[in-house]
Amino acid sequence: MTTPRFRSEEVPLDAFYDDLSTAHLQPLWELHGLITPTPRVRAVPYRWRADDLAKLGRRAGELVPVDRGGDRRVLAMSNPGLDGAPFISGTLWAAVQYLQPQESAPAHRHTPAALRFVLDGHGVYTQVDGDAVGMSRGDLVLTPSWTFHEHHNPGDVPMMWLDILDLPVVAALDAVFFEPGPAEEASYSQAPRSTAELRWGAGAGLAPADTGGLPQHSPLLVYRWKHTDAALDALLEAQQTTDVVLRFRDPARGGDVMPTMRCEMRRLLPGAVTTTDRQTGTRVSAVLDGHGVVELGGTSFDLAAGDVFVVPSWCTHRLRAQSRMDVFTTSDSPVLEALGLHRREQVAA
Ligand code: GTQ
Ligand code: FE2
Repeated sequence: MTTPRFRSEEVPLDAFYDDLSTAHLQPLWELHGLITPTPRVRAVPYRWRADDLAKLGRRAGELVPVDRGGDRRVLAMSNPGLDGAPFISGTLWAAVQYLQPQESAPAHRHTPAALRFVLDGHGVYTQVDGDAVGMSRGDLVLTPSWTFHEHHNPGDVPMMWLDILDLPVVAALDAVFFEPGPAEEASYSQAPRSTAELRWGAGAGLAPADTGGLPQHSPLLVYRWKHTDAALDALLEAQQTTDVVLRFRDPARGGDVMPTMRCEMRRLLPGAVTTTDRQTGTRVSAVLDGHGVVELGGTSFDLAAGDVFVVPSWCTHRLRAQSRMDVFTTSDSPVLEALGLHRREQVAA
């Protein structure tokens, strides 16, 4: 790539600009839009419909085999503001992954961290560093940075789920590494309870006295819908409000589930309307249940179960529930918080 050459009517300045370009230097006084009063965000608000994701996922399943080389049958959500980049925003990757009965996606690991959220179906298990984690509707499954993972569908129905990765963040930091894993045959017809779950998922507020060496992420690799659902109901009862938010936490340290991503689940009662807010960083949300409307900046999107939407950095966000609605959200907030860049405010509607 050549360095841009700026122009001037003044002959000596124009000659200087020519020499600057040759020396791969650029004059700040000719550069605009770098340090802006508020974030200039290329990603735009957008909603992917459940119907489209389901139909196109199924077609991928019919047309494209999963094997070495292909490895993952994944459709990446490409933000229309990002000029064809396969990212849902400048910082997050979001995709649906489809696995036919009796198919496996082979083991590998990479430095970008991933999480899976199951919007529908059951039967697949993901093996994380050898620990088999069954996946069912409403479950959140972690495959943290540099953990080996492989997906198996030993059942007799196809399954699709939502993947979210911090890939664009890790890529911006020039820290992407990848390694294939050992080839392995599916060894379970149905995943047993994961060791992570046996150690850390027994009950609220109960953790092993001997924590062992803790990884940099939550040692609990799966958050079961049964627990999330009950906790949402309990919080609604405790708060006597029409809108509650739970955060998925690392049971050993209380922090976010992984160093780069925060996960939350919101339950809105019919008719509930949230405050209008905006925050730095990307939010990716998925509707597990119910229907309503989300207002993102000046655009409204109707929402049904299985829809996925993106809230770009600093874009205003407000939800209206037309039935009881459960919304899962992942954000890159831990990154912004770690760097002192997290800002959040409520905006008058
Ligand atoms: O399941 O391993 O959506 O490696 C993107 C990259 C899923 C996975 C994605 C991946 C995976
Ligand atoms: Fe992967």
